[in-house]
Amino acid sequence: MTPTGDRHVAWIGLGSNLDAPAAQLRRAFAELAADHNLQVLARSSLYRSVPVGGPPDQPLFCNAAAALATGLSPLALLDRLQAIEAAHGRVRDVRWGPRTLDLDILAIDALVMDCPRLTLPHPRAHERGFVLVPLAEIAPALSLGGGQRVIDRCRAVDTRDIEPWESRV
Ligand code: A4P
Ligand code: MG
Repeated sequence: MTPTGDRHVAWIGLGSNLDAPAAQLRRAFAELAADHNLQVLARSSLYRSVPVGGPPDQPLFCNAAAALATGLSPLALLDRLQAIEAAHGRVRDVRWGPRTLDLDILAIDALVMDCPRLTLPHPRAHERGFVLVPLAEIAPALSLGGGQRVIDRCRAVDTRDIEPWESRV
C-alpha cells in the first residue's frame, strides 16, 4: 500500500443517517470503485453509531472507512468526493445535522495541511469512535497526527456506542 510516483493513499471516512444509510454507503463504495481516478485498496465493514453532536433525536448513523490510491491532488480528491455526496442528494444546512452521505478525508499519506477547504489529518478524526473503529479494521497502525496509532486511539476513546451494522438484523 505504499504510494509510487505521484500516487497517494487517502483514508476516507463514510457516514450516513438518512434514506437507507447502509445502502447509501454500499452505493458510495461502488461509485468510488467505478472511478478510474481512484483505486479502492481496502474497505471496512459497516457500523451502527450513535450521533455525536448536531440536533437531538437525529437517526443513528451507518459509518465505514476506506483506503484509496489516487493520482488526484488533495483538492481534486475533495472535489470528487463532494460530487459523489451531491449525487446522493446531500444538503448542507445544520452543522453535524442528518445527511444522506458524508465523505471525509481522514488523511492523505502523512500530509499535513490547513487551508480553507481542507484540513489534514481531519481535525476531529482522532477523537471519534465512529471514525476510529472502522479505520482500525483497515489501518490499525496509521497515525492521524499526534503520534498515536489508530488502534491506540481506539482504545483511548469511548467506543461503546459503535456496533456492527448487521448485529441487530
Ligand atoms: N473540510 C475541511 N477538511 C476536510 C476534510 N479533511 N475532509 C471542509 C472533508 N472535508 C473537509 O464539511 C464542511 C467543510 O469541511 C467542507 O466543505 C470541506 O471543504 P461538510 O461535509 O459539509 O460538513 P460536516 O461533515 O458536517 O462537517 P465536519 O465539521 O467535518 O463534521 P465532522 O466533524 O466530520 O462531523 N456522528 C456519528 N455517529 N457518525 C458520523 O458520521 N458525523 C458528524 C460530522 C457528526 N456526528 C457524527 C457523524
Ligand atoms: Mg464531511
